Amino acid sequence: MSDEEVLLEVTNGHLNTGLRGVPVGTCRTSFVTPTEGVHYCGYPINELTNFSPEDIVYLLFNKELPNPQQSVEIREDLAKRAKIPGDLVAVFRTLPKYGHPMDWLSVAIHTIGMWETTGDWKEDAMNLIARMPRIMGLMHRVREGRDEDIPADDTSLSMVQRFVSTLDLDEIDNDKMERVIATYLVLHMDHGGGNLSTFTGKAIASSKATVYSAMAGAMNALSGPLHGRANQSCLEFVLKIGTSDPVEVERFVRGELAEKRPIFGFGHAVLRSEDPRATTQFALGEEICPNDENFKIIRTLREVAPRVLAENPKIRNPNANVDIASGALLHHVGLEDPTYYTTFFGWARVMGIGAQIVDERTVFRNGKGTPLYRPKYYAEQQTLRHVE
Ligand code: AMX
Repeated sequence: MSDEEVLLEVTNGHLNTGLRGVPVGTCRTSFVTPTEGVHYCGYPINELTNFSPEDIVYLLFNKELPNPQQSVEIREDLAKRAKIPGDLVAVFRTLPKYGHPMDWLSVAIHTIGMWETTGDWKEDAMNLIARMPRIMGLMHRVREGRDEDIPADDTSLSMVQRFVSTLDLDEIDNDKMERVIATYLVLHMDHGGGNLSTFTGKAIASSKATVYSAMAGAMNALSGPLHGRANQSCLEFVLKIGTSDPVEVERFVRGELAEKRPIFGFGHAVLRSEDPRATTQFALGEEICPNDENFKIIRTLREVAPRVLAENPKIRNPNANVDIASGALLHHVGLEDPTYYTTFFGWARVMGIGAQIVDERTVFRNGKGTPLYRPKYYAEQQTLRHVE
């Protein structure tokens, strides 16, 4: 691609459209195609689902899958970085319980950045990734009023096991919970360069604010209902349906459409077939919870909704998206409150956004980094005038 190649002729019609489709940069960690969905460093996501989150962190930062030795080393490296350099429980205790968990997550990331920032992009990104399992576990515990006798962070465990052991819930199948969360993290880590949270994180980092400030901002972007919080809405939608009877589900879907409400968990801005991340989670659900009530509802929805949505020619993809199944699986393994679901999305994205920030700050433009973001805005309804 030469510097002179024309990629897009920008017209008036592009203004005030949220930069949709306007090329602004390159991405080395992932890309999305209409049929196979997201690919990490060239690998279609459905080929990566059996790797551990640690191995995918290695891939996103090094652009190659780790060999067995490198796989051990990345785990050891993350374990060394895991200690949170301050009393996060004390900070969490000061936050309003009615605040959304995404706001808590953002505050936690920002607070840790105040306690300790090395100033080295990769160091800070890796340190934050290593601390996320504990941040997530402590957040759950304090919000649930279980902020005493929290088990010590056992850094010999995997990232997901550290979260599950911090949570330390009774009557939970820890193995199942670990499997669902590990799959969730791998599927959600990255999704190209231009999604809002990733773009926001990179834009903030372009000012040479810290990784922690950039990531707190990225989490704020992810928290919106049009972005990450859609996964919370999805399970709330499934709970509202309340039946897996195909006739009833179809009646419900048609009723929602008649009321001009979205059918959550279906449709996509880029994909034109079922999202492979949905396919993977459906397969996992068939294995671990085929008779779960919510799973039965989404199984029926997967049959009914695409057929009904396809009746509207405006809908470019009537098929299931990533959010349809994740909530039902998290609910099944004991994470029953949908308001937390976007924080798992945030946990996963810290890894992809971290890798993209490191690329933009230390690799692009021969290592000089992408300059301070500064897109152009035209003045509107502002004729020059003076105070009389
Ligand atoms: N239910 C109802 N209407 C839908 C629909 C759905 N599942 N999917 C698309 N449509 C509508 C759009 O709202 C749009 O209507 P409009 O012309 O009146 O604005 C029209 O069909 C054309 O939409 P599109 O070009 O096919 O998709 P899009 O890029 O505009 O929107 C998305 C994509 C995901 C926002 C949309 O499919 C949607 O709202 N889905 C339901 C909510 C949902 O599941 N969100 C999670 C998204 C997953 C993700 O990306 N993380």
